[in-house]
Amino acid sequence: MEDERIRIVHTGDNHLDPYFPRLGAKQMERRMDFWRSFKEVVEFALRTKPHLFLVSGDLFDRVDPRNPPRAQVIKCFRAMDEKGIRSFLIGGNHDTPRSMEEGSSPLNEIDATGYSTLLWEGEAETFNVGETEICVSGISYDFTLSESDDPLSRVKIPTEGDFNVFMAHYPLRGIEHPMLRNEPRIGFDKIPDDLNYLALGHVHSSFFRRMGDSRYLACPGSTERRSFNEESDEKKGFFYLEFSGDGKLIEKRFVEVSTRPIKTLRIKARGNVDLNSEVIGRARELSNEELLLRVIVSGRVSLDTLGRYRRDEIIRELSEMFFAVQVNDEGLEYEGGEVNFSPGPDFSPLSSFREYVEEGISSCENDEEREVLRKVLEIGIKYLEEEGAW
Ligand SMILES: [Mn+2]
Repeated sequence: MEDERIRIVHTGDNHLDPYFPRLGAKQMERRMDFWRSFKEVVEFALRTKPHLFLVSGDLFDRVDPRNPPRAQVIKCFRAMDEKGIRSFLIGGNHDTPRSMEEGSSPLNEIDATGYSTLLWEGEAETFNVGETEICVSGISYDFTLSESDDPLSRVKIPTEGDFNVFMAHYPLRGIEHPMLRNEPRIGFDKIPDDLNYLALGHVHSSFFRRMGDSRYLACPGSTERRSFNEESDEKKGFFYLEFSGDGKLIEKRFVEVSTRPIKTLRIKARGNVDLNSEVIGRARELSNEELLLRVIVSGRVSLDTLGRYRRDEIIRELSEMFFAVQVNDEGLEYEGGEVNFSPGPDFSPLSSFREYVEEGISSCENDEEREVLRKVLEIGIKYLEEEGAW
């Protein structure tokens, strides 16, 4: 008789009930996008009835989501429980409290219903799929760890099953992701040889890797774009996987969910231009009522251009053509030269810097240090000049 396959739906970083104050009246609609994507994952599971439904952190965008989404989420887990789907949650950096004072996580509430299991610090649950004993364990995000810590140094991954799954919401050492800051990472040396599936969250772009014979790791990424950093992720979705009882991967599918289109339009201005018409004209070519548009305006322009530039007018004009428009004009600068506001030749960033370092050089008694300061002066001047200092 053929062994029953172990079927898994793995999602994460759903970021339900996000907070987007900049979207104003459109905030609620944008929140619905996140809800819809997650709903698609749940509906897929209700249809295909996997043995396991894994949420590897950041199910919610915050530790205090509003009551309606909390209730809706509990209904989802109840529906899956009724179909016999075992679901497991871990806390991510968004839905785990930083301290006990912040109170418990909204995930504790789901766990308390009994429809799903929240894994906190390495505890394991075992159950059978056919003849195969499955062991699922995991850790929630720990804010007390520093960037040099390995989250697995305090926890030993339990591998008492025939098929072992571990969930974590951390990046891996040795896999670089441009959007991650310095934070704790999991080292490959801490992953036991008999772990079959490492279910990761946190990185918002999806990846899947084979670690060895019957050993895999995967991160499904987010189910909606949380920020413009995710603009280049072509698809958002989750993993559907089938394994044989001895851990061989039989089927792997990345199932796409629907998301809102987002786009960045970069406009570099120069000198004397009618910036409002330029921005509105260029944006109009992209006109799409579903699109969340970000316009980045930068460049060095005349005082006259700056004076006539109106961000509110641009947003007003464009908001009818798009779902919502954000304008970032921090990189818009006055080109200089027309108005003389320099307080005189003795006071400039370059001369102040030179004076300060030269003073250090002349009072320095150590040859080596003096050489270092000379380098500081040389490199410092170069950088200041590049940034436009006079
Ligand atoms: Mn996240």
